[in-house]
Amino acid sequence: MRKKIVAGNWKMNKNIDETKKLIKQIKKGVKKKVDKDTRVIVAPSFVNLNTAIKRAKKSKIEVAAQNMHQSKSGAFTGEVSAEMLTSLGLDLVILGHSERREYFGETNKVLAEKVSAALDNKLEIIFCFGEVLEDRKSENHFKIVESQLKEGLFHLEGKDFFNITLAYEPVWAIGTGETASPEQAQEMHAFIREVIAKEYGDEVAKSISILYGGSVKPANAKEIFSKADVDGGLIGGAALKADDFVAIIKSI
Ligand code: G2H
Repeated sequence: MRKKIVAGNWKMNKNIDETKKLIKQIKKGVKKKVDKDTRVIVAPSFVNLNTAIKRAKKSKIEVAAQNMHQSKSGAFTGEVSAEMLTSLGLDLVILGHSERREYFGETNKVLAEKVSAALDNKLEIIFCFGEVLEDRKSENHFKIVESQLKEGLFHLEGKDFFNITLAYEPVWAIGTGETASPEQAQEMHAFIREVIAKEYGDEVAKSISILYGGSVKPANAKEIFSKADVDGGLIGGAALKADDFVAIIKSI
């Protein structure tokens, strides 16, 4: 179901003590004045997931992993399977983040496999995608986003989309301080919904949450979130400080 969502992608930040502290602060911050229907998600590193799950218990905060491997098990040194995540009591995973695509060679094809493996294990997915600067400059951004969606997700059935949240993250706006304008975000989010509608129909398109990610901060969150097709945000840098993250959650 389409929901308001604010998710914090902690990337490779926060040790175990810092994880405990940040969860505690966010918990306190979201106790008041946060719409009960708004979902609040944090994605710490693998090693801190267990701690985060325990600390977030009986609170509004849900915990997600930042990645997983597509195979069930085997000789994949350093990797983590979907089943390992669910065995922790986790039910959410981020897939396709641009840093995974760029630094770890994750292609649309690999991501399609990860998506299937996650769904087979009943994990809900936050699926990230977005164009790089050259694509935008050459006005290929719609084409690129469409192919990321098609190649990463269109092997699925319509019902699978009820377990998927999309996160549009223009790569040129990630951690750069540069944000897509609220109009640029809205334009792309509307396009994304249209692409989904063409393939899977209006019901699926209308019910999917589409988050914006890329240098969202307290100062720009409200305007971005006010756009009709923006259902929330995937927050990086600003999710590492409880005050900023909570302020962003309250802007929705
Ligand atoms: C995009 C975002 C979180 P930041 O990567 O996924 O990070 O808000 O730091 O641009």
